[in-house]
Amino acid sequence: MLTNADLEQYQRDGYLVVRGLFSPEEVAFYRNHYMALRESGSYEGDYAGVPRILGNSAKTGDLLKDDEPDPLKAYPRMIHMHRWDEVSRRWLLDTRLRETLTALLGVEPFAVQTMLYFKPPGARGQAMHQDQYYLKVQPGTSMAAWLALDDCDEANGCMQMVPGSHTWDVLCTIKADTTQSFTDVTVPLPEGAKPVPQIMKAGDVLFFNGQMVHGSFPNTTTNRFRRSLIGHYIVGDAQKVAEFYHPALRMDGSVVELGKSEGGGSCGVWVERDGAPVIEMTGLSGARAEEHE
Ligand SMILES: O=C(O)CCC(=O)C(=O)O
Repeated sequence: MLTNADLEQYQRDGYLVVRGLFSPEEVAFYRNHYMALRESGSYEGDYAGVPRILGNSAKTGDLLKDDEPDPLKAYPRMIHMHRWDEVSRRWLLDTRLRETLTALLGVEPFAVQTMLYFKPPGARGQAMHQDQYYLKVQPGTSMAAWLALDDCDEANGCMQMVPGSHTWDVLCTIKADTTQSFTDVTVPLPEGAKPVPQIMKAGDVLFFNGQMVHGSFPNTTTNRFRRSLIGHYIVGDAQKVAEFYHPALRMDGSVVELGKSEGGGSCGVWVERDGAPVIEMTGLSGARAEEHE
């Protein structure tokens, strides 16, 4: 049950952590389940990230790749497990998530995606981004439910949120530092906007709006995973979403027919107006949903 203070915080910041929404026993079950799946095979959409580029060779100008073993190769992120794994499907449609999402959105959502990040010791994070850049929900936006399967802090690469960025338009992306991020695009932040680390216990769920700028830094520990189970939802009055997220499900599990948003679309760049940074929608986004990695 959310309080008025929870709802106010969500409206103000664009995100909310609900503590202990899943019990220690449930979280232990999910950890074991996904580790067993990971160890027993590979699945469509597994993704270990872009190569780590260190820069350009001073001699030849060629890109220099980091040849150190990458921990993500052994633990690639899994995607859309709910399409073939009943445990994931049940979690995505869980009553506690449905009730919280409905309270935050004001309307019951449609479910469109699951993802499992293993983030083993030494793994890169994911550069700051906005989910709506990929999902292209029309009208409205998306919402994520991010369940911590391990305790998360700055050392093992907890989530980082830029409070208030849910009011921003979709920004055009720039290149990310692939020594720190397993994806290669990010968004520029105006002066004064800073990511805030989200310290969470296993079982806590972070809910956040699709315009929200968020991401995570590398796991710098030598012995702690930072696993998370993520559901992506879209507002229940949306008419279109990018093709990659079809079929969308009602929260009772039935399929809802939605249109497919086109690739591309407009995106914004920061400009200064009257001494303050504002977003001007002058760019064209080339994002493909499959790049939401
Ligand atoms: O878990 C992470 O490190 C990043 C997850 C994320 O950015 C997302 O689900 O959109």
